[in-house]
Amino acid sequence: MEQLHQALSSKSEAFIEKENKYGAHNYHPLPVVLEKGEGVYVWDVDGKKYYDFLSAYSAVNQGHCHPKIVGAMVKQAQTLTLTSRAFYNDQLGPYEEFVTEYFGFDKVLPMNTGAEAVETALKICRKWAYEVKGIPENQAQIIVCENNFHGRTTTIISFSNDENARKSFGPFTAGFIKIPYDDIEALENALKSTNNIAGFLVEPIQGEAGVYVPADGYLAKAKALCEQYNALFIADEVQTGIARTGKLLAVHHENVQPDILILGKAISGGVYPVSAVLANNAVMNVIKPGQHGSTFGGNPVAAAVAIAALEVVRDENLSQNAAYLGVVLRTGLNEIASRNPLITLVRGKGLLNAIVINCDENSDLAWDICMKFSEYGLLAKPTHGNKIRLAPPLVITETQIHECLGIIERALNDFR
Ligand code: IF1
Repeated sequence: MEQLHQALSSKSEAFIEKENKYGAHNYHPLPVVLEKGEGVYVWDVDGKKYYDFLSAYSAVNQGHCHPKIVGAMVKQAQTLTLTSRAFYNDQLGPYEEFVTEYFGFDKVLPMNTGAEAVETALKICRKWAYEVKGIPENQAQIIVCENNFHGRTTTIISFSNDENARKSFGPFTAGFIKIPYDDIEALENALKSTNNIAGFLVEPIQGEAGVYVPADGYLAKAKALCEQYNALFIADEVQTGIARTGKLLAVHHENVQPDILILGKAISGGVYPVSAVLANNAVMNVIKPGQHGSTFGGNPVAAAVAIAALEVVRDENLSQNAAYLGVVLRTGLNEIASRNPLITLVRGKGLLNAIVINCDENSDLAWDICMKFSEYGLLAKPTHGNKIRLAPPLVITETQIHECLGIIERALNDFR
């Protein structure tokens, strides 16, 4: 690959070699080997410090190794880690009460990863469609959007249109109708095309597609249409949720309460795999004993960690910070763009942002720019070739944002 390579220390090289040799090659990481994190910073094995502008794909909204979250994990890990759901435990009930009140739903179904939570939501939606809405068995259709990203399971990639994510993994799961994102007319046409629509699964902002923010009003109109056609509005807030976009949920920007809410990533502050599906009784009660579950879902460590992580979001006003600093960041990026034609577009909401680089999707330029960012002490990763996601932990300060804007401009100027 014709990509820019920075001189690597022999220590870093040794770790990278091991991953190359012994690990499946399902990723193409930036050549940086990290060993420590604290707040907005991470350090590599040579002691070099970086701003983390990926935040583990928005899992580390509360900052790396938040002491309150890590403390809750350590305490619970020393007491009771796993019981399975064959028995009750003293952490799960209090967590379920806490998380349902926090997001305003009757019930939660706890899982571990984002993809599992999406699968769970799809299963609940289909079951509701057959048992409550009355769709004939095996006829339920779920509407999804083009260029979606919802995870890596076989069912989820069945309705992806990323050929790289799909190729040679078939046969696929049937029952999905794909429509263009941010196209309310297409949604209405799909909803009225058949009586068998069970629900509409949507990302409030498409992350993997390069932080694509839909038009104002799209989500509210989509929710209203779902109500009109008696279909469930399912929001995948795995990446956009938990204060990232400047509100607790991205759907809150349009005062929408989804019928099914999918959460992952930052619900644990990135210290432990925790995911959740929330819904009201009319929907969630379709699930009966034995019909769905997970060995680790709802384990005591996950429950303790998630409460602490959500308390941090509230106590440290992370939604407000993300909203305010998002404006500061985008203003600064637009100023840089006015001086440097390498940036063709700045977009995002709160602290979920991307810049579009003036090159085509097959160019290595965005990668090379990220290598420069890294050299100057900021970590970010290109997505879809020519876009760079900029999503620091939400505990970042205004002074730090300005310092990062300086790094970004300095790096971009090296490419003029
Ligand atoms: C990878 C992207 C981010 C997600 C939404 C469900 C999941 C994700 C909206 C599944 C996961 C991750 C997975 C990660 C890359 C990453 C990603 F670039 F692919 F889109 F965040 F931007 N719904 N997104 O974004 O959650 O099962 O991974 O816990 O390496 O695949 P998971």
